Amino acid sequence: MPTTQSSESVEKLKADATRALRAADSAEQLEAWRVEYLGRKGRLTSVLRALGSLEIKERKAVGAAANRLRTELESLFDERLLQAKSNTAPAGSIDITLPGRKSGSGGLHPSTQMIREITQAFNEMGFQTIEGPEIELERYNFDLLNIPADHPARDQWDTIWVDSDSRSDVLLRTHTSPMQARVMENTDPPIRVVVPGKCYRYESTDATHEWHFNQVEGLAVDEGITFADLKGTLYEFARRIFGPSRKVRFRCDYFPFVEPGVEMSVDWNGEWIEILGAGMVHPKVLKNVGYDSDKYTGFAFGMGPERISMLQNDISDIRHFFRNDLRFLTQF
Ligand code: FA5
Repeated sequence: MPTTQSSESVEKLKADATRALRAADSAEQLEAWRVEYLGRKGRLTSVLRALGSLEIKERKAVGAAANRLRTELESLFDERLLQAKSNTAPAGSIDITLPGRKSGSGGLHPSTQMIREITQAFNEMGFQTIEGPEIELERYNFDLLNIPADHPARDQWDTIWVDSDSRSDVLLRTHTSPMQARVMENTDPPIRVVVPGKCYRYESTDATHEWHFNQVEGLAVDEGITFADLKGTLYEFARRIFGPSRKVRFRCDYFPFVEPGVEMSVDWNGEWIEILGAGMVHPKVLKNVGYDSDKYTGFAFGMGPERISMLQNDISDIRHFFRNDLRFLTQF
């Protein structure tokens, strides 16, 4: 039980301080309270300063009580300050006469917008949009597409393999072409599909190469499909995306799953820019999925929507697409 003059004053101090703290409810009042009780010249500091004049026994008891009180008051003060900040908006901080502001709304990623534009162009030509797995099996990404394990063409697709204890044939698809095999395996002709989706390659990046990017695959298989159908479809696609006067060029290219193979470029300010690879589906691929290659023929193509968006929107570096910089993304 406190009996001395000084320890009574710690008790009184506690009572005064807690009562005053309860009454203070603005940041200004709380600051005034802090100065009065906990400040350098405050009442608690005075008690602590006066300890030197006390008997040793009393000094210990009063010192301990005063330090306990300091800790207690400091934490009560922090609590009240938090409460005051959340309860009271400082006078004048809300002007209810200000006009309302529109809240920001999200938008579609530029790659998604481009993919939709491309797939819509093909949808209108009778192609159906489907999607497939990004984690693929070697069988679909390579083997069924006429790219056996020892084929040098595998080097064209620097592959990211998925580590697995149980199997060694799992990879991140390097292109959307595995969906050619998946669709044909499960569907009888006629087939007309486009397949948008993410691809991954173990390659260094530069202004026109990303290690992950989108592709849109196309596949048409039926009786009597010819190279003229391939050219007509892709010309029509270019007309819809780039306008009627854009020049388009086809040149020979090599892909193991088509024969003949081509690349298509568009004229961009006097320069030919390659936008896709294409060709007539290789008879071996048709046979691999169980089709009669004497009866059916088809064409396939694969294009990069980011590359096409770069042309359309004058974007100088493909890496902008995946940096998540709102200054870039909100321009679309
Ligand atoms: C292929 O991936 C073939 N599967 C395309 C194909 C499909 C050919 C069907 C024949 C029949 P290629 O690696 O060239 O081909 O890629 C096709 C398109 O994807 C390119 O024209 C380009 O637009 C885009 N592309 C390829 N690599 C990258 C990359 N690293 N970064 C961004 N876009 C890329």
